Formats: sequence, C-alpha cells, structure tokens
Amino acid sequence: MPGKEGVKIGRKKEVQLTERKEQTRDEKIKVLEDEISKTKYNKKTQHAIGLMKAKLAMLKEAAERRSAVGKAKGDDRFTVRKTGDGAVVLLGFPSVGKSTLLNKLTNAKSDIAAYAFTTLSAVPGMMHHKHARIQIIDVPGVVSGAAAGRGRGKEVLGMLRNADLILILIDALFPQHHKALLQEIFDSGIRINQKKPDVRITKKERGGVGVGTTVKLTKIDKETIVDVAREMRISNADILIRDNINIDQLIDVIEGNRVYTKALTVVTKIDLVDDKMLREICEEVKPDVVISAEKNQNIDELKEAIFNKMGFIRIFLKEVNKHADMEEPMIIFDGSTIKDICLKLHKDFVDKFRFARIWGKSAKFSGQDFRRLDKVLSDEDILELHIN
Ligand SMILES: Nc1nc2c(ncn2[C@@H]2O[C@H](COP(=O)(O)OP(=O)(O)OP(=O)(O)O)[C@@H](O)[C@H]2O)c(=O)[nH]1
Ligand SMILES: [Mg+2]
Repeated sequence: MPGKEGVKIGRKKEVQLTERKEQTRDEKIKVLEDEISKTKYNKKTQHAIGLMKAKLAMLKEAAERRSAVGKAKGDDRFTVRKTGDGAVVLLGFPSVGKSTLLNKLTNAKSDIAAYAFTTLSAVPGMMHHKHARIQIIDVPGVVSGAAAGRGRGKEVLGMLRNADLILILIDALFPQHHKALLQEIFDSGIRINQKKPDVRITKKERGGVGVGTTVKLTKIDKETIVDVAREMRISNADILIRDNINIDQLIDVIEGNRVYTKALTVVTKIDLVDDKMLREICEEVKPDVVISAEKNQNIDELKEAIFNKMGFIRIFLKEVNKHADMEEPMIIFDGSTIKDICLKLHKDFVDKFRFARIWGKSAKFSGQDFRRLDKVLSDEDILELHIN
C-alpha cells in the first residue's frame, strides 16, 4: 500500500529533521557561549554582549521547554515536607561527603559509601542549634550538565528552589568542581547571595520600550536595555529600574522565574590535605567554612555559620498578665511580621487576631499596641498576642 509507506517515510524524515533542529540549537548555544566568554566586557562591547546573552537565554529557554515535554513530574523520592525554622539543602558532586555531614549535623542515618551515587533520594534530618530547628536535606550528588537533565540533576536542583539556604560542598581533593557547581546553580535559574534586582516591567499595547531609572546605571546603557528587551520579545513596555543592574540581572528580570537564595561554600575532607594545600584551595574556592565530617573538624563552626547565615531573629512570647518566656524564643526569619508569628503558632490566629503588644526595638515605648498584622518585628522583641 503506497499510502502507508508514504506515512512511514514521512515520519522518519520528521524525526531526522527534529534531530537536526536540536543539533543546530545546541550548536548555536555553544557558539554563543564561546563568543561571550571570549569577548572582554567594556563600554564598546556591552551592546553586542547584551544581545548575545539575550539570544542565549531565549535558546536555552526553548531547549528547556522541549526537554520538559512528557517528563514525569512530582517524583515522590524528592518530596520533603518542610518542617522546622528553615531548610538547608546539601549540594555537591557525588562522594563529596554530603551524607556523612548530614549524619554529623542531625540524628539522621543516611547511607554512606565510598562509591558515587550512594544517595538516591532526598533524606531529611533536623539540626538543633541555639533554639533553632533547622532542617538539613541530603540529596543525590550532581554532575556537570545536571541543570540540563543529567543524572537526577533536575530533581536535585529543583529542591534548591525551596531551600532557605544552600550548602555548596567542595571536596578538598577536587577544588575545580566549585566552578562547575556554580554553573549548574546558575543554569537552573537560582541566584545565590544576590538581592532580587528592583526592576519593574509594565507591558503595554504600543509605544515601544521606554526606560526610566532612579539610579545611575554604570554597567549597562539604555540602548542595550531596549535592544536586549526587544531580542527577548518585549517590544512595548515601560521598564523602571531602581538598582544599578548588569546585563545578566536584566535578563533574569525579563525571564522572571529566578529564585534568590542564600548559600555557604564549604570545603570537605580537609583531613586529606596538608596545610599548604588547604591554603591554596581556600585561595581558589574562598570557602566560608572548611570541615572534616569524618574527623569532626569544625562541625560546630559550620553549625554556627548556618545559623548566622539564615538571618534569624528571636521573639519572646508573653501571655497576658504573665512574664515573658525568656528561655525559649521563637525563631523566625529577619523581616518577619506579626502575621508570620501567628501563622507559625496556629493557622486560625491570623483570622482571630485583635492586636499585639510589643516590648523591644520594634516599639516606640514599652508595651506599645499594634493592630496591624504586617508590623515587622526585631530581634529580641517581646510579643503579647491578643486573640479572639
Ligand atoms: N577522609 C574523609 N573521608 C570522608 C569524609 N567525609 C566523607 N568521607 C568519605 O567519602 C565517601 C563518600 O561519603 P558520602 O557521605 O557517602 O558522600 P555523598 O556526598 O553522600 O555521596 P553520594 O550520595 O554518592 O553523592 C565515604 O567513603 C566517606 O567515608 C571526611 O571528612 N574525610
Ligand atoms: Mg550521599
């Protein structure tokens, strides 16, 4: 039957064509990446770099959309219920010592072995430090190309999106892994230790792209902003910029799905190197803490660093006509409001809230009344909630 044959040939061709299209996209990405890394950034090259980065972002987004098609979502092994005052994810190459560290920081018992990919799912444990309960989550190791889907890369990097803090673990014997890990984090749309840039884009029907600024822009000029926006299919919009942003930050804002998370860099297995080597590694990696989980070196320092980086404040709760409980503070993120405390105590408290009385830095005088749930609290405030 000639008809059927025709369909068959047609399909084959179609497959070949898609493969070819795939290749050309990858090739284009490679060419752009090479070109960007070769081009030195200055006032003259800024516009060209901006356009290349915008093109690259669009190509990567298209590749991402393609690879997401038909992928099973919501793998149970990577679903961890968030509990405690904050969550930390341990990120590193296979065998860097993630599970060994989890077991040292918490009461968890994650499998440890000398071969790669021992851990195959997300394993949570609870760390207790200075009244805070911090959830630590061990995950499988990632490798280069994780963000593009290698190994369980997508699932692991996806977990980072919900973390309050990422621990970037580098094996003392492989400091070169640091750069590769940072690249994977960046490629999965996570920005570490960066403030979300204050840029507002309001799309409109016509009139082209208008740029307004409240600060002096020194890293990108208006022409580049307009052309990067156009390249990323924004042809009519008002862009209001309140931070001295660079090209990457502009692209982040236009793409929109970025996550801004804190991170600490930790060198592991320092018992395997001598002092001189360790100094060289620190020079290269600039870690926040260096540890040996196996030899119990600097584990308390790491706990302290995690606690500090989380940016917690302590709130002492007081019942009406009683003294405040100054022994056990509530631990909550800096910038939290009365509402956040209510939510943490009981879900009904928000609806039943009448007012709160505060002693401490947030109050102008001792025992000041606040009727607004969005009142921001300070470290060591004493809070008396009046609930219906
Ligand atoms: N010398 C030394 N070895 C360590 C240290 N921490 C872990 N190891 C060893 O390194 C190997 C891997 O440790 P794991 O904790 O399983 O590493 P992991 O990062 O969880 O590995 P995956 O789950 O496979 O990604 C084991 O043989 C551990 O005993 C350390 O501080 N010093
Ligand atoms: Mg492990």
